[in-house]
Amino acid sequence: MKDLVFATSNKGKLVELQGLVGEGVKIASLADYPQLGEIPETADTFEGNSELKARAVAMATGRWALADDSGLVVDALSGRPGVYSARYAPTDAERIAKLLAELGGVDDVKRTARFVCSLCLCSPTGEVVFTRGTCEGRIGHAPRGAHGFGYDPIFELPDGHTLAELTHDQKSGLSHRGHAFRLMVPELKARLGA
Ligand code: ITT
Repeated sequence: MKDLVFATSNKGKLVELQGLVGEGVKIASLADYPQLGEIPETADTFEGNSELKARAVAMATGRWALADDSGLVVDALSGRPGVYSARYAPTDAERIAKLLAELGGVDDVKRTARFVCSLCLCSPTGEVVFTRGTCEGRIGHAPRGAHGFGYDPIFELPDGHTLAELTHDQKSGLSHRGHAFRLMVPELKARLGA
C-alpha cells in the first residue's frame, strides 16, 4: 500500500486507525506536517468537515489523505455537542463534566446517544470518497474505564460497559470509526492497492 496521510492531530484516532490497518502500513499524520497548521472545521456537518480536512491535506502534500470528523450526538440535547464535540469544552475531563452536568436529572431511558464518524478519502487530484459509521449507546452517570479517549468513559453500550472499558480491538470491532473504516477498506484497495 502506498503511504497515506491521516489528516488528524488526535493521537487517539491515529492509534485506532493504525490498529485497524495493521503494522505493515505507514500512516503519516499532521504531526509529520507541522507546517500545515490548524485546518479550520467550518462546516456544520460531519461530512463537510471531514472533506475540508482531507482536501486541505491532499492538496498541500500531493498525497492521498484520509480524514475523520466525528462526534457525539445526544438525543436529550437535540443532537449536541455533535460536530462541536471537540470544542464543547477545553479538555476531555471538562467536556465529560459539562455533559454530565447538562444531563443532570435526565432519566436513563432518555440518555440515548450515538457516536458518528464520517471518513473522507481525497486523492492528490481532489477526488473524494466518503464512508460513515455510527455506534449506539447512552450517556452514563459517572466516568468508568481507562482505555480509549474523549467521551469514551461515559458512553455506555447496550451491555452496560463503557467504551473506555474495552480494549482497542474490542472498541474497533463495534465503534463508529471501526465501521466507517471497514467500509473504506475496499475503496483504499481499489485506489491505492492496499
Ligand atoms: P482532528 O480534527 O485533528 O482529527 P479532533 O479531536 O479535533 O481531531 P474532531 O474534530 O473529529 O476531532 O472531534 C471529535 C471529537 O469527538 C473528539 O475530540 C472527541 O471529543 C469526540 N470523539 C470522537 N470520536 C470519539 C471516540 O471514538 N471516543 C470518544 N470520543 C470521541
